[in-house]
Amino acid sequence: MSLKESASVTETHRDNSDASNGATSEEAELINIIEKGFKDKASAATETLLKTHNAEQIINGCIVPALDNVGHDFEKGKKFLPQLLLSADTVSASFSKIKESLEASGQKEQSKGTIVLATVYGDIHDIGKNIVRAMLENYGYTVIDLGKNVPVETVVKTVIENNIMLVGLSALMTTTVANMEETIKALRLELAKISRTCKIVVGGAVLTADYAEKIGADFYSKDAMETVSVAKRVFGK
Ligand code: B12
Repeated sequence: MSLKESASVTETHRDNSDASNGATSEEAELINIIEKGFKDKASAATETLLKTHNAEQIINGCIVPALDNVGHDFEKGKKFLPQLLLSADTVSASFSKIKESLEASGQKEQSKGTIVLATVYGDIHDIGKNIVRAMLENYGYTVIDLGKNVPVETVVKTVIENNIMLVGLSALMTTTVANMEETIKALRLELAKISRTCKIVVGGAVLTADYAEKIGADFYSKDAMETVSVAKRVFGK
């Protein structure tokens, strides 16, 4: 299956015309707030949900389906870039509350290992990567977050300088997965020159396990929790 095909399969799979279908009224409230981009109301609605839901339930049950719907409306020409931006800002407000609660619940222990995260060059989507970062940190890993739109050389340099064993790369667009492949190739090549290796885990809505294998990644994670499992395998703890 070509990447274009796999991307459209993912989109179809994620297409859910009513993201609040089967949701409780509190969940439906946050979904509606994100879809409409009511940034000011996001923190309070998230705080209410945090009384009965954990971070993962809010992320997978409200944030991801709401953004999927927004993306679908954008694709169909029913929503435009400013609305997409408003929804993304609303998610950031909601996610700060979730992060606060994760930080409050996480035990301070010795780091289990250091992971480099980056959204690949050309891609400015970072909501998913930030969720992955928060989960990894919550499970005791140290994260060097290089941000979004990260040049290949920056990833390679950081991995070499910090003796990194696990790198996580994110790409959200069919056009930027090519840069993910470039980054993987450069990492393999430059590390081989100094007789070193590292494991690479990739994620992002357009990716599939098959495609991840094709571009030379060691692991594919469909969400943040799977990334934690990958880290456990790589670091053995
Ligand atoms: C929000 C959003 C934006 C925001 C991004 C804000 C931000 N700070 O991230 C803004 C408005 C800036 C934006 C801009 C654009 N966007 Co946009 N955007 C979206 C939208 C609606 C949601 C993405 C999202 O955050 N999803 C929620 C998160 C939680 O999901 P996720 O990223 O997949 O992450 C999870 C997993 O994939 C995984 N994961 C993610 N990263 C990683 C990393 C690792 C290491 C691992 C292991 C796992 C992992 O774990 C995460 C948590 O569970 C999507 C539609 C969609 N349904 O995906 C379109 C979408 C990605 N955008 C799209 C487009 C076209 C654009 C623009 C080009 C629009 C334009 N004309 O300018 C620009 C791109 C500019 C650029 N150069 O990057 C298209 C891409 C089409 C394609 N197939 O290539 C989409 C699919 C919309 C659509 N249906 O047309 N966008």
